[in-house]
Amino acid sequence: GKEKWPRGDEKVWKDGLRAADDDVPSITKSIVHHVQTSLSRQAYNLDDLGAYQATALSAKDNMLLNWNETQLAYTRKQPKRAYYLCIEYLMGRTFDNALLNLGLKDQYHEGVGKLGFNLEDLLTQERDAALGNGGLGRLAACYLDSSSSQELPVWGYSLRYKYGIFQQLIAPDGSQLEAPDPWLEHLNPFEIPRYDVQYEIRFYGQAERTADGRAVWSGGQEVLALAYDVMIPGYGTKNTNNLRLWESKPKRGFDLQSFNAGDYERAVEASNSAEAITSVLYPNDNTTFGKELRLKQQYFWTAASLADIIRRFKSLEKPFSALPDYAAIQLNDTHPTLAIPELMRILVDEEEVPWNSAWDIVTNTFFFTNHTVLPEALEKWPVPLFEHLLPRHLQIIYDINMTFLQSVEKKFPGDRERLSRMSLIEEGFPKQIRMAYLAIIGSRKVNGVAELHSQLLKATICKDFVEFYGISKFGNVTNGVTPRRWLDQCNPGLSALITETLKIPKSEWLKDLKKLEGLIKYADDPQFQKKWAAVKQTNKERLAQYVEATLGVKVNAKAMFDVQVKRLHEYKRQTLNIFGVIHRYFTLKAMTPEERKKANPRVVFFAGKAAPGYYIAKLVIRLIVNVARVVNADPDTKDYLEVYFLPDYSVSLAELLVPASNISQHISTAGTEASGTSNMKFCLNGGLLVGTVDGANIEIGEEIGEENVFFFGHLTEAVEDLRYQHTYHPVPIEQKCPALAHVLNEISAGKFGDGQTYEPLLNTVRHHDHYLLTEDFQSYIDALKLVDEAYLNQTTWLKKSIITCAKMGKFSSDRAILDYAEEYWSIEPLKVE
Ligand code: NBG
Repeated sequence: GKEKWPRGDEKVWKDGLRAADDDVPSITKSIVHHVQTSLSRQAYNLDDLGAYQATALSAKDNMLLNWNETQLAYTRKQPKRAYYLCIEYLMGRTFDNALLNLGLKDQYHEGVGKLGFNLEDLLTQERDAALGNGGLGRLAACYLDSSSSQELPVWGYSLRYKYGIFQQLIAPDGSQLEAPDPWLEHLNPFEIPRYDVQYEIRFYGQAERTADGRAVWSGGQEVLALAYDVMIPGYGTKNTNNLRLWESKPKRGFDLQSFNAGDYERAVEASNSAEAITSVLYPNDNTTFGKELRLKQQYFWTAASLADIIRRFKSLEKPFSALPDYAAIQLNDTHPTLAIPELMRILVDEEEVPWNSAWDIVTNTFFFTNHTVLPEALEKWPVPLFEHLLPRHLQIIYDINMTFLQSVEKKFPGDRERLSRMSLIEEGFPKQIRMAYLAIIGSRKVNGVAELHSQLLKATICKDFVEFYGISKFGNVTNGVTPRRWLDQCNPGLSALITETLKIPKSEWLKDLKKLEGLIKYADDPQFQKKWAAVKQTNKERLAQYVEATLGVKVNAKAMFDVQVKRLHEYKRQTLNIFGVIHRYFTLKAMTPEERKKANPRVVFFAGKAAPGYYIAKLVIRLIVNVARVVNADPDTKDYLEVYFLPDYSVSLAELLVPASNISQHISTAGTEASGTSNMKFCLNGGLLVGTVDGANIEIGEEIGEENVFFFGHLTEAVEDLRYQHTYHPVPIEQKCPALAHVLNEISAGKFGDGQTYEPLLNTVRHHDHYLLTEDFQSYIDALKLVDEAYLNQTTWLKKSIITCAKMGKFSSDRAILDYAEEYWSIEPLKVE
């Protein structure tokens, strides 16, 4: 029989639930309470950091009540839930977002003021939770916000890295230096350790096959996974979902035998090796690394998450065949693909479900999203390494592969090439496991992240699988971004103007972003345009202040702000931008002072991190910094061109940059950027887009009208042929693109510091030119010229800016998450009353 709940008097329990209320007196009371109890400090020695912590703890009390009620509602009503497995969550700061979502920002502002502090100062005390590299991790964070806001039962699972993405410093010679990011060195008010939720995770050891395809896995190393919960408050709703992060711990703190034998060092070794698993985020974006510790992270995280999901499911006392009715598990990229053999292992070895039934359950539970077609990002694991770490999982993968290839053989008899193309095991020395293929065959549905990318997937990586399964297994969900953080929070001025203009409550358009279309009818209105321009100007000045505070230079905030911020990657072509800047610099230099006066003043901002081992990407940073030095110091051009590299790009820095751009650049070689999401953020804030016909740029163009976007460059269809030409019929760069050749020669000649340094980078363009800079440079320069001309007419520019924002409704992550909920996971909203 079930235990009675609650024990004791229910009324006493219910009354006890009330913590901080949402009125100012009770807010100040709860802050003071936290200062004195949780922090054990006093009013007389409280600094901003302490005040932030106490205030955050008080807001957390509010979130906790909602969180508890949400989890209770899920437990009672037992809806089907979705679990979003992503190895990165780039959350940024939590506090401001939480106050806005709870609708308590004004009250907290007042309350904190009464205690003698300024809320805005306290907000900047919080360190970013930077548990991600770039778009993939930030997308996961936006999706959590949307799932709570849309009242969908979704939990995230990931790792609690002790160190997030490295801190980027710029050395005196302009190159990137990396420092650790000890984001947990102060109290993190927004996480809850769950000492009652721990699982044992095994590595290495032996797998002995027994009967009926089963096996016993034993020996090796066992470590503990400890849960930390992070609350995800929805906007304008009580619904508060959960992000569960796993921390690794030694199963036994000490190896007692070694300890007794006097070998203290050996005794701590085991504990170090357990703790190493969740110690650091791998700093690679869109590339794989092939390190054993990375595979360990992946298994540790997926095994702990599945143990948790299965424990929850088992408490429902249903047969395992019902698992797909209660759980949808989203594999976000291939990093969590081990969940597929792990669920097979649990079902077959531990729960004694017959193999075929287990496979049915698995293939109805998982969903897989691919986030890139770049070959260097396709995960493959060497069989020997894999077998050593996860012997039982290798057996399971071999068994899955055998059954799968038999069914391929049946459908395409005698097609041996097809079998070797589709096998989960790639032949070679060593053999490798193709993780994407395992994810495809183990999932119910597969999708890409923008229309073009999903098309390319079906034509390349998934081609054989489309022929085998049929087209309906493969879909598209175009990415989205949360308008709460990426408009309301980062651009309060614009948010207020929109609300005032639409004459509806903010909560209405923020939850139904298509409502922004109501702005179109004001696009030509001079009064409205004036206000629109004023908001942008304020945001530019706010950014200029930040630049002055961090770099110590004064930026001309009257000039056009031109922004490219994203990970440094050859395919993203920051090179095209910096070469374009140099070209502009030479053009300005060649003008007379009179001619220059007609030029459109421009400030170009770059920011982004390079993977520590990515040599060429790091050279690009060095070049940008040194070009900036030369250009910014030149009195002839100073009024017309400034260039800045802002160090240590982060979510919080993006929140300053995104609202301040007049144009932003998204200029990847066609067919390489799966979607892009910052393009959406800039446009949502009324910045215009300069871009290639790639990823979600295309759909942005479709929504807002091509006349409002500055497209340039070759199309995806042309890329393959052009690369072929470059390889087999190369034309010298002087002939192909003299303007670019001139730029490269000047860099070589030492115009921006020792030319020799940059040779390896310049050679990637001179020879082979895989990313086709020589093919796109001229049309890029032409597009920027059009931008200059358009900017000179502020009336038509502002109209474009307003229409751009007004038509961005499609790109809300609410639309995307609802699409996943309906078309993929089959889950429904459950409103917490
Ligand atoms: C990235 C793509 C971006 C895309 C994000 C989110 C990976 C593997 N892929 O174009 O490069 O916007 O995923 O989908 O990080």
